[in-house]
Amino acid sequence: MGRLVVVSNRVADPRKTAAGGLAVALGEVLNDSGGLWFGWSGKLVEEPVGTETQMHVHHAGPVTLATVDLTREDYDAYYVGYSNGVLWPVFHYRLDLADFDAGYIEGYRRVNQMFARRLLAMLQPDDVIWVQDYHLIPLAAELRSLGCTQRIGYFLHIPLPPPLILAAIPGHDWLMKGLCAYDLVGFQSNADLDHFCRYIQDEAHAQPAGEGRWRVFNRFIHAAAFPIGIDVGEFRALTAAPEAQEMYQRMSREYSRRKLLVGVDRLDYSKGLPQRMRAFRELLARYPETRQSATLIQIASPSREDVSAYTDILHELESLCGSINGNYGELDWMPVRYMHRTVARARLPGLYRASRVALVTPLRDGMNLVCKEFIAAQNPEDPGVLVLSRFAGAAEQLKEALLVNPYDSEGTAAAIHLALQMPLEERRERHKALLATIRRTDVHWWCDSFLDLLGQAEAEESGTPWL
Ligand code: ADQ
Repeated sequence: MGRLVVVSNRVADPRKTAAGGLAVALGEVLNDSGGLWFGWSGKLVEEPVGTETQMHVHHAGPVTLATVDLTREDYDAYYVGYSNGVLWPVFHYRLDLADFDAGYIEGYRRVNQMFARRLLAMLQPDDVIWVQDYHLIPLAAELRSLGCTQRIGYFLHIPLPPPLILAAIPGHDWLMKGLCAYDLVGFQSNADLDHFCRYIQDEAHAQPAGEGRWRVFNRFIHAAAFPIGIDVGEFRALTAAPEAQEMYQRMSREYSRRKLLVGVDRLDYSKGLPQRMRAFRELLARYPETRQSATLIQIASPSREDVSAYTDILHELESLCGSINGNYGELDWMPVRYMHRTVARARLPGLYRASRVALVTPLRDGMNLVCKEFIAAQNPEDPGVLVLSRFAGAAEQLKEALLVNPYDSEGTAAAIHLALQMPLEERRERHKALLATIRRTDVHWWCDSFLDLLGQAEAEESGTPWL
């Protein structure tokens, strides 16, 4: 296969450990092929100097990082407006939170056209392009309309809802036709894949053309599920490193008489944080023995504070935590410790390892990597228990977790109670199976299996070029 070109909204320097598993895994394959990573610089300018905004090119070893600035107007429409005000809520089944302002879709298209134009100038004939996530769905169609014939793959990190939810987006046909300009489209789960296949059959008369292959809009595409993973080896090494060890010891000392429950999320309405608090309140109400003996640490990192739905969820969460502590707290015990901040990546594994139970209860999540990190950080001799929402993509794989419906606070409280009381032997058995699964499908497997299939698609006739 030729040089790899990764395109994503943001570009991370893969040599920095804070970048996380995905950036590191992509960095490795980019390294091997002397690849290019292209995206937004994170910088905003009021007006471009000349006709285009500035391009920044850096070298990280053999990898080239190329980024472009955005104007504020483009950022407001493309990023805040369409990506996070329309696609994020609708793809997480929240039509009620979507803001279908007509100007947003124009800005989204304009930025994708600008990305296509500027990327095209950097492409080589045998490049293989891999586009990431919902910000860039129309990128391949824009590239194709400029004459790009290179292989292009796409991976959606968030869920894809059923056809009738997608159909609520004005311009959904344009958006979904854009997905069909790729050679391979990857999803997190079989449920998402099934929604895509149903959509293209119902709305675009797609014809099956063999294993995962479709004929649609007069060309062939592949569609498949590639559940993303973490770098289990790297995460276990991080767990053994001094910063995580220090965190682990501090937490174990502080909570030696109590069982610790942990939640770690971006503060996002998809993560089900108020529902989680209600389930925890239900636990304290229904199982009085958990009072004084269990503490929930909830860390919610600030996220997208320029989108109004995010400030609403912040206030709801603060008020729930306050009322639980007010109603159930004692002079020497507070049921919830809530922090609105990010924990350093190097310390996170220590917190996971000191916790008896992880609460990963999103209302919808493409995959969710926190639950995989929690599993990786556990001591296999005395592991904690994962309480996982059935609506996280990860639930398709992690069958040995305690699966819950986060909308059902009584049922979730009962599962948390079970988790707190689970005997050691059962905890070990469940953890062993979960660890084997996340090892088998780690982030390197994800990268390799996607690129292998994209490589196979290369050998085939894709049909007529995009019109
Ligand atoms: P996210 O919605 O960001 O990702 P997730 O998969 O859980 O969700 O990844 C979050 C990452 O950020 C994890 O590595 C976690 O450790 C870290 N993180 C979260 N909160 C933190 C905090 N308070 N402090 C420190 N670190 C924190 C999107 C999709 C997911 C999909 C991923 C990858 O929404 O469904 O799993 O992409 O494809």
